[in-house]
Amino acid sequence: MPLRFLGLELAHPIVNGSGTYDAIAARRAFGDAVLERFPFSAFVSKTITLEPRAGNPPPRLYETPAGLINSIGLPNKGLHGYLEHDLPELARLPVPLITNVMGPTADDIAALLEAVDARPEIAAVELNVSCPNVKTGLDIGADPRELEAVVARVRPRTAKPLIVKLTPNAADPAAAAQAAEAAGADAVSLINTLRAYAPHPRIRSQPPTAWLGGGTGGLSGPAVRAVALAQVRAVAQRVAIPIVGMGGVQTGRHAAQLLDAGATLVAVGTENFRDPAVAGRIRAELRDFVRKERAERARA
Ligand code: RRO
Repeated sequence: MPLRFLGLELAHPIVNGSGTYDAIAARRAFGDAVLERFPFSAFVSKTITLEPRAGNPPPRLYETPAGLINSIGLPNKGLHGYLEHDLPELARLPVPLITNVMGPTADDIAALLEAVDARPEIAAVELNVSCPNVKTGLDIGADPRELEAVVARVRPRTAKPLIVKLTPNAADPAAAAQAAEAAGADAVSLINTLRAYAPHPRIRSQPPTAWLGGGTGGLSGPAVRAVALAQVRAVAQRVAIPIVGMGGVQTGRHAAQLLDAGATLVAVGTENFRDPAVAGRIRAELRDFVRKERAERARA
């Protein structure tokens, strides 16, 4: 199922969700077999910021009946650590590299895009807009007007394709997608995690005691699949740029449903934690599913 996406030739439509697959650790653990049978058609890095960050105090994860709440808090080596230590390793992957960046101000984001633009190993940039604005405290991506202003300011800083990773924690994600498109985004990706809270399972108190060290977190996994389908469908009706759809994908059928809703690519996220090789199975199921449907249509 080869396809073109933002000028890139991809072998199939399955990629990873940012921060859900550590390709460097996978290669260390499983050796070059990971490169030979790499499960994704493009690789999306974990989000990087301008300066290094330690991330949130533990606990960082909480399992719910049908999903996972994370409060990782963006631990990363910072731009220079990423370029020096991670990029040489990620450049050895057999697929195009998409670097995910985030910043609390347009200036931070502009600096990140400029640095990324200078590196030929990077095929495209994904801008994570689930970041609180330093002045307002609101996520940059939650307000279409602010999102449009920020994307318009940073867009000229890179000639590489720019994907805006939308937040689902917005009144109207389709309006945010339209704003990103108007400001020059080449694609949008969605959904990021839904804001969620896990009370401490043993300590009942007033005010309530949070389980997660970061207080609140983001919910992902099967629990959010129907939300992802609704948001991808709504966004597809409002923008002409391609969509990377994700949220609770566990099977080829789930991937097909996101493609039907209007996505061009489908990202596998939380399921990678259960089985780092799962994307290979999802891709094979999707291929069989599409073939079977074509054959049935040809017979009809
Ligand atoms: O690092 C995180 O806690 C995190 C990020 Br940056 C994000 O975009 N989405 C998420 O669920 N967790």
